Amino acid sequence: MTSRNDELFELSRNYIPGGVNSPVRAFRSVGGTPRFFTKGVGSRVWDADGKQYLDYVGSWGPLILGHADADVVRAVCDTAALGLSFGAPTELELHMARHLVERMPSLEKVRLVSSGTEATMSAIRLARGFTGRATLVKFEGCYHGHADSLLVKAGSGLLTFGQPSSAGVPADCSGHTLVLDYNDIDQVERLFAEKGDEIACVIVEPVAGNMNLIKPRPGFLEALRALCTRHGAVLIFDEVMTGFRVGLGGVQGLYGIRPDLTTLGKVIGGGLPVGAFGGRADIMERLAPLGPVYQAGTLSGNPVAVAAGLKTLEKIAVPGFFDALTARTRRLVDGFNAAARDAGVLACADSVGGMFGVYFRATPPGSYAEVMASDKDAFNRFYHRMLLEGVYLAPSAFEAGFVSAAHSDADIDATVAAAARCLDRLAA
Ligand code: KE4
Repeated sequence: MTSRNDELFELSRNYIPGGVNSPVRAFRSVGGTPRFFTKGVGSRVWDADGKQYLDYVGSWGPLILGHADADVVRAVCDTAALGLSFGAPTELELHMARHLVERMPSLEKVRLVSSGTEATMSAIRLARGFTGRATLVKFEGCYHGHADSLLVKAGSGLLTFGQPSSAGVPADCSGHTLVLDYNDIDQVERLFAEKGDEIACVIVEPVAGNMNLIKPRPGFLEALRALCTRHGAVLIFDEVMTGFRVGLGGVQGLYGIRPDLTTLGKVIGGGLPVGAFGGRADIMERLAPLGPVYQAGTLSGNPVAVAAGLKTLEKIAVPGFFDALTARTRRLVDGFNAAARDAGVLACADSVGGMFGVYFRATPPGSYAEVMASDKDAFNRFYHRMLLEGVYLAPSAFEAGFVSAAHSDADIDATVAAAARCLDRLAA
């Protein structure tokens, strides 16, 4: 019987490059046909063939409350009924800005945009305008969206395609971007010793999620902070994925490190398009209309999108929310690790807050090179077996996974049981 997913994918490719509106969705890394989803409720999604899955992608992180949260949907409908967009200030975006500033002490001022890419692109331009310098430092395997200067050995989609940089980016765009190895403090110290006074900013995923989940080594983030302070460079924490995902205060709250600028997205939109960048007031006030750094957006602060994000942020701010989410994610990871041990398969898992990584290697990776050395083929075989079991993971060995408040202990235990069956078959 022909799958409706196959039919839709075939049709989509007539109109959309690769049949998708974002490359990683195309299943090119894992092979096979992407699932066209028709409905999502709580921890579950349904594809065009009517098959149900436990969802651990959650739209790549935003859906921390699960799909179609009733309160979020109601906030969206009520707001939309009063007008979809004005291109003018609204009280709602003021409430969002205040909420972000109150939750993240490093955000003295914040500006809303419509995606994580816009947030990081704007933060980098702002850092360059503030310092008068051009050099941007990033880390291999980290992905910060698809602005030209960042598509230099990016992670995530590009890493999945195995293309270390993107065509169409002129050399003089990426020529100011230096790419170091994540977690390599010596490299950063050497670079700053050589070029410290040329560096406008360092942008980093403080917990990496775009080359699978990688935690910062002890001292790595602290070293970035100290070096940027010493040399007058702007430290940008890209918390588009980790902000309000690993904890209410993001990674900066977990580690007690104050970046100069922070970029946000995903959870703060609750599934609708919202991004943000913010930080030190003396830097943010260089932005137009106050200062010379230009940045703009037709739908920036869109009230309907902000309504989804604000309701989400309000609901996750309740006491115990992140303790429960972290514990449930840990239950999944511990269950997977036990199943891999029992099956005798070289695989493991790890987590931070509500995000997790699954690795086909003996121990969690601490670098891009270690991720790249993991058994991608084993992951891909595991991936398709989990799909058959009704579990939807990110379609790439180089992506993190996400648990929502809608995932019950029974969902987690059913996922672990499915993983155990899949790992047993891998071992056979
Ligand atoms: P968006 O422009 O996709 O909203 O955000 C870009 C971005 C910036 N910074 C970080 C740390 C990110 O993780 C992202 C986007 N993440 C990917 C998932 N690996 C989005 C999925 C996709 O590209 O389709």
